[in-house]
Amino acid sequence: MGGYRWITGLLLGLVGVMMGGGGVLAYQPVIVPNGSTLPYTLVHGVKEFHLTVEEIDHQFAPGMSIKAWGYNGQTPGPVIEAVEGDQVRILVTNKLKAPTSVHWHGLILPNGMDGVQGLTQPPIRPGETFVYEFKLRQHGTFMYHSHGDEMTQIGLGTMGFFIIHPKPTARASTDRDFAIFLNEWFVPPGAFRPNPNVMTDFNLFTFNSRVYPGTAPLVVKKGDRVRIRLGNVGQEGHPIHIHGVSFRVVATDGGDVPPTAQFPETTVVVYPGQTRDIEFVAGELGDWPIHCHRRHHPMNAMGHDVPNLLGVDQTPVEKRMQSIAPNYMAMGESGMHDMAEMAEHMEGPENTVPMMAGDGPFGPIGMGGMFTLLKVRDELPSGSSDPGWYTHPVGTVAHRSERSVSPNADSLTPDAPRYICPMHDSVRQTSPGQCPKCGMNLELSSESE
Ligand SMILES: [Cu+2]
Repeated sequence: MGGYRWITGLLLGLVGVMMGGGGVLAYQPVIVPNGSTLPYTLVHGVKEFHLTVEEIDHQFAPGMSIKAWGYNGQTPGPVIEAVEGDQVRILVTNKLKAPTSVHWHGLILPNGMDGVQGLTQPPIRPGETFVYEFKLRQHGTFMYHSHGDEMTQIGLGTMGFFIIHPKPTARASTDRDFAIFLNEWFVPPGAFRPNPNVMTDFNLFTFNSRVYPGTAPLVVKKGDRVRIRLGNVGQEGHPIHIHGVSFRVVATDGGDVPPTAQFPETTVVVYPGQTRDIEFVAGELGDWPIHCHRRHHPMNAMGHDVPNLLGVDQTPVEKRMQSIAPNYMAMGESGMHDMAEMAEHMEGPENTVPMMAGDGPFGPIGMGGMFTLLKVRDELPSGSSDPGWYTHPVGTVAHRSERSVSPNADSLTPDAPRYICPMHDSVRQTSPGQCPKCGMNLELSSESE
């Protein structure tokens, strides 16, 4: 589904370009992982777009869906893409049961087109269609979103990108241009309706309204100049970090950052009401994480209100619990890693995703939420959005060493049973494998016997 929508978005983007530029590519279309681009029709020189705001069924990741509010069946809504100097007309049809309006965030336009219900226009009542029309005087990454009862309407997903490409030569071109909307939600475990009244205690964190492992990767060719546009109209700031590259913030929703004011970064904080365009050259092959660096944000729900059991020996409790529930396993004594290993064996409540998930080529990745991958390759597969896992050149992967940092290294005999079940201390063996009691992978212990 994700890949399909991505390709659809790309194709629609290209169609738009064909329509707007008379067969000439006027700009590099933006790629929207897990999203799409809004098609338009050219009516007497005006680019005409149509948005319908409505309640939708939206999937965060396989196994979890919600009732969201979005545009044209999606949250974030499809990307509006146009060129500086264009005259645009946007028809907005309200299929919600509440009044709404659409604000064009960051755009310089006539006050009456600003989309603030009650202030600059009457509310768009249920069933009504309003028309907005203005000339695009800027270029950059902007947004559109509900204005009025924002807590509910934006909180349930009524937001999208409004991307204006510069006239040719106004800005350096890129080889790949991506757009990712940031957001956070609170969905009680097992529920289908997010609770928009929550102010601070969110439990799901999304890239384009998807959580890992439901997020599509960003696939680029080595040497590509890559732009990633990040937008946020949520409740929290998100420090977005990318492994394996050094980037610069080249623009905000206020305009281009002059080259003399740009500095290198590996993390950019995007606060509510901001967009940030970052650019870099993809210099190193591999699978590189892109994630929010707030440590609860690349995780899914279930970490909520869990008692802190770090360092607590739960063996007696576990034994007593197993007399009632034979499969009971105590967790948390040494962190939540067990959750990642057990994700596939354990069944959570209906309509939830595991706290940490994703199987990598070397085992569980143990991430969720705001996490995806930048996949840099020499050659890109044709007809597919995901080239699969990176194949590392021989000798370039961190591996187990026979050396030990223990001062008593000599006492670490080769035959010592160093593979131990993290859940069952009594299960020890000399070679890797699974625990016969719970099926978890045995972990190499550095302790000496
Ligand atoms: Cu975050």
